[in-house]
Amino acid sequence: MPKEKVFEGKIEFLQILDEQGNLDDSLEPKLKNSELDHYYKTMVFCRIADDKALALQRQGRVGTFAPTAGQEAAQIASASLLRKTDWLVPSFREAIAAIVRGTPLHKIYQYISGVEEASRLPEGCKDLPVSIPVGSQMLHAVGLGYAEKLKGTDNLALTYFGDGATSEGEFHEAANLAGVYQTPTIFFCQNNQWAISVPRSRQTHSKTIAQKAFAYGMAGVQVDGNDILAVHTATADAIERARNGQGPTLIEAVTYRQKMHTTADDPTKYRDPKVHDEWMKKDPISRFKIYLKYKGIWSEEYEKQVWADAQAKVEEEVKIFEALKAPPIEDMFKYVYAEMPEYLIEEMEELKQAMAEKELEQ
Ligand SMILES: Cc1ncc(C[n+]2csc(CCOP(=O)(O)OP(=O)(O)O)c2C)c(N)n1
Ligand SMILES: [Mg+2]
Repeated sequence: MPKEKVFEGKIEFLQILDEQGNLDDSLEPKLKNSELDHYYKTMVFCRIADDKALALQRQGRVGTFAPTAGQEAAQIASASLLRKTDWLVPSFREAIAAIVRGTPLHKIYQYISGVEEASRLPEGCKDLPVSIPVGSQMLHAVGLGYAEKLKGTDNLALTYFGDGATSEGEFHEAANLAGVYQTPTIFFCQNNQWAISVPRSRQTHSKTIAQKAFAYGMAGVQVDGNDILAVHTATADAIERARNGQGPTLIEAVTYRQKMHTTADDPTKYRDPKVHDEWMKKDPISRFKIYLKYKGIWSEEYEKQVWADAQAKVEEEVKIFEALKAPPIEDMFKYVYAEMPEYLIEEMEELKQAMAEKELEQ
């Protein structure tokens, strides 16, 4: 009996603007100059905000956080294309997406200072809070998408996760469920090459993360995550599918974590500096700048202005953040149990006393 081909899949790498600035005209998205300008200004603002957060952390003015430098194109284009009525379901490295969706920077600085209250979003905001347990958020995005489908809306849920999260059971459970129920869910994987010190090559033996889409009966695409035009196009396609009842999509955005995993990590211990330098040449902001030049938007003057304005805006947000009153220290202990156990009461009293002594010393 002749063999019958029952399945064939192909994953394409979508890139529109390469590292040298070569543009594939046939794929160029039709974006207005004002939109391109907005993308660039957001990229610059988020880069400065990230650098500032690192400086504040090193000075003890904020706590541990996960830097975002290098992932601007991936997050800005994907989050910008959502409607306010769509759900955004992040992990812990999506400060950029949160900013795009309207969270003020001072709230992010507050959150990374340990003020849990800062993740309480305004009524009607459809961003879920930061999710620290790796992979757990994806299932929520499937449920939310499914709920929208049952309600008959054309809203969708987009969830972010890393390359490392694809090794968690939840990724496979969520992807399977989304495929079976054809939910309007976008699985947006930021493959930034690392999961703390574990390289992408140790997460999976498959050539791409995108091809895992086939196993769950959904569309999959690999995109240059440092090319904002390509991320824009891949996300727009996935959104169209989701809104038209054509189910979920897995997008693998190939990008790079330029800094440390979190401020508690030192990547020089495990990263090859030569490989790091190669990736730095693919920086999404420098790449997009070439395109803006080509479109006649960019000039030396424009560049100076954009960076100066963003710098000033970040400084303003720092001022707002630092003027906010820190919540009482008891809050750190209060909400873990309905009734505080004895040992927690002791810890709280101990800390309060230590702080009072410190204050006396000053
Ligand atoms: C369930 C669980 N296991 C382990 C950790 C510790 N941890 C935090 S981030 C991380 C790596 C995540 O890597 P990836 O998914 O690629 O995301 P990235 O940090 O690169 O954005 C690990 C292992 C955790 N937070 N949750
Ligand atoms: Mg990663």
